[in-house]
Amino acid sequence: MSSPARSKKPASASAAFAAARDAYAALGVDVEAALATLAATPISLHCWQGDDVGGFEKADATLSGGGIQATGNYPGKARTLDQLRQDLDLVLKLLPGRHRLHLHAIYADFAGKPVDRDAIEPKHFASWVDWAQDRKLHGLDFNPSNFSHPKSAEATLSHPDKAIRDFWIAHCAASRRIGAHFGKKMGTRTVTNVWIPDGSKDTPFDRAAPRARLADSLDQVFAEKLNAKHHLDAVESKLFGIGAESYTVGSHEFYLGYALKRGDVAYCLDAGHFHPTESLADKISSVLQFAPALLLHVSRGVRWDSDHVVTADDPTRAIFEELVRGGFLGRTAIGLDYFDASINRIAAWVIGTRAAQKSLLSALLEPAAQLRAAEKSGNHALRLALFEESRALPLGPIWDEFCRRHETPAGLGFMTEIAAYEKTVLAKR
Ligand code: RNT
Ligand code: ZN
Repeated sequence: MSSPARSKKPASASAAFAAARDAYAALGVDVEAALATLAATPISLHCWQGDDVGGFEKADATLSGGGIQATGNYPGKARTLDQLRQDLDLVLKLLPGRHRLHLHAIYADFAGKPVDRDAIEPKHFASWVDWAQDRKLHGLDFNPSNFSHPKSAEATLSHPDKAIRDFWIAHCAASRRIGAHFGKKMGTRTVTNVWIPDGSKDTPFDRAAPRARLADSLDQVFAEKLNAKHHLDAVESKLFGIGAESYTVGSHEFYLGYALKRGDVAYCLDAGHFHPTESLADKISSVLQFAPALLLHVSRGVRWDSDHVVTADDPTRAIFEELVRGGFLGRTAIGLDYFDASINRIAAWVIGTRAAQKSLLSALLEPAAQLRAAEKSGNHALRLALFEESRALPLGPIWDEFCRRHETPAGLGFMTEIAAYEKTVLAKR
């Protein structure tokens, strides 16, 4: 594909970058160190932005149930694995740095021989591993898909019927094996994240029994010991979903307790899964006091939707600030989780990922030493002044320079490429 923005790439850093670097240096910030950390921090892209969480188990598969919804009907949705990969190729090209992909089980490549979810195996994802290796991705992550299935209509791992629970236990256990296989093949640790939609629309009488069943099911899911070098388990909580407004079996307290009890399971915080007045950022340093690792689902909750395209808004920046300030980047896997079908899906992917990276960059560029010193000496006016001063520092030229070094369009250049692709590829689907 032609790359107009790339061919116009300036050969050296701009004067604006040099001035910006000096402005940060005046506050004691090492821009080069920030850029090195940013380059070394992969983001796990969510494969499901390209097809509205439908998957390819069968033709025209669509997301159903589970309290999540992709709204909108923008033309050009990926309808086959090949189309999804073609779209991802463009996304990767428009992102600076080396990234990961997290797959859902419903994105298996059955090559005409489908199996049910309890029988999926690494071989069903072989073409993804080939693709990821070919693209030199940083790694692959995985998610069992406990939704959009006849057996998930009421509940999954917490279902009162043992046969249904066993089906989902088998699915999640099979998913872990696939995750471990990815980790081994890719040479970096795969995170396999369990999220289930179990809950109820109206007030239940018995809140305890489903949770007891879920805990027991999880024990069975995690019974097989996998090599921790290649694989990390995670569990994801939620407050409520559409159609599950009154009760969610896998709540925050439930999974936090579960992950801490086990000690070898990471806890997943999804930015859209809490009450809007709660701060996800504030939870990070609490969780990591005790949990071995954290998985983030970077997302943007808007009222009752937990999955708007990520922007570099204050709550998102605050999340990354916490990771940097606490020295938590090494113990955190960063994944994206949103789906917007109302705008060009590739633009949604790219804008959201770049926003997450930009939020990380802005966190890495905080005048941390001066802020720490001001706080330590009790000079809270200076701390406030530094916060305000850093808001107005020139982030843009630093970001543009990062893009330039990674041969990725700076500024709005990526939108030109997406518009061209929409015309030549998406419009013809
Ligand atoms: C749902 C969870 C979950 C899903 C994806 C598709 O509320 O956030 O992570 O969005 O697994
Ligand atoms: Zn999530």
